[in-house]
Amino acid sequence: MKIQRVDVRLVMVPLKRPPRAASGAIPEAPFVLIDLHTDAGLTGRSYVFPFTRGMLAPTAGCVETLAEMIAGHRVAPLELEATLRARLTLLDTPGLVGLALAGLDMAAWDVFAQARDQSLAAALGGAADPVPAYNSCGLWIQEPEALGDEAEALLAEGGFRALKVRVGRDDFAADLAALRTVKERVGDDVAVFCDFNQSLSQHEALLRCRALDDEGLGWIEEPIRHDRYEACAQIAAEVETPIQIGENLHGPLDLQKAIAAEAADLYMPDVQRIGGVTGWMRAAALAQVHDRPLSSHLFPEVSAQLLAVTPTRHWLEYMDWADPILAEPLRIAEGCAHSADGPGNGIRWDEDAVRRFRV
Ligand code: SMN
Ligand code: MG
Repeated sequence: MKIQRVDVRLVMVPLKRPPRAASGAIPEAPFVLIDLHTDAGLTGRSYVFPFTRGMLAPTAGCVETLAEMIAGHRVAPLELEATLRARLTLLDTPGLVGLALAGLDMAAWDVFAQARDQSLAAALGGAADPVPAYNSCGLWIQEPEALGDEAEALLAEGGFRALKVRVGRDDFAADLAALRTVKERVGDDVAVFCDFNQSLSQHEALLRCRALDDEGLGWIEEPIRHDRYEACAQIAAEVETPIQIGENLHGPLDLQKAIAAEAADLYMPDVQRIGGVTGWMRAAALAQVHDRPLSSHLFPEVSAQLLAVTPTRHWLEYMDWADPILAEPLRIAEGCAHSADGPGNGIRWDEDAVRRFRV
């Protein structure tokens, strides 16, 4: 089976609860849709998320340029990854080029699994069993009083037993009010995480995170800039609540460096930054040998299949952002993500919706 052609389409998808984090807002979700067509008549699909509308076209350009480098190659995802990395050695692959590489890698693994009539998880040697998920589709930076009702609504969307609250307001008292409002409403049986989105100075992070130790949180995410591993390590050492980082790791080597620096207790790679399915599996191997729990970031459809084959799997971050363009959105029941039964990664487009949201 060989790659015949790669089609790239751009969409802007409206969001039910538009994200407002301490370090930026996302009014609508921009997605680059990738269709990797093969000479066997099968099509591999994936999407990448370049965060802003303005980055759609440059990201699509990267995908198209990389796709030209692998046109006509056989669909052997590890070979494709090696070919692309070799061709990109002088440029290197963080940033949009990395997103493009990961998107093509995910699409290649999708069609690889379809050709074997297996789910992605099965093609990787496991099974697409349900994985525990937290509902991350809300609790953005807003008036603390509004968060109780929203937390309850989020739990009800799929029998969820875990939520994440965004923090990092100028006024820490307002962050505390937000967390306490949610904790009081959902009770002790629901895990509550919080995410500072890299917004604090080292000094402020130490003060705030120590103060949060009494709040019963499951983790504190990205208190400071993601790649200051030594500084992250100081926070992780001084704070009892587990520190979570990882959505900004660019490839498995970043995870290795973070683990070596003891930067965090928990890690949550993002499949489009860690290097697609190939990068994820290498990160999962590192997490296993170093005994570090691994959660996911965004991309719940592919991540659910990957967590199902991750030995130290922890939590799936559930986001419904791509649901409006998917023929069969990821199913959530009893707080777990249930991957589609069919072959591949489960991503198929609702073509009418794609037409509607296309830019
Ligand atoms: C996040 C993700 C995407 C956009 C804004 C914020 C956040 C998370 O860091 O972990 O969900
Ligand atoms: Mg985060």
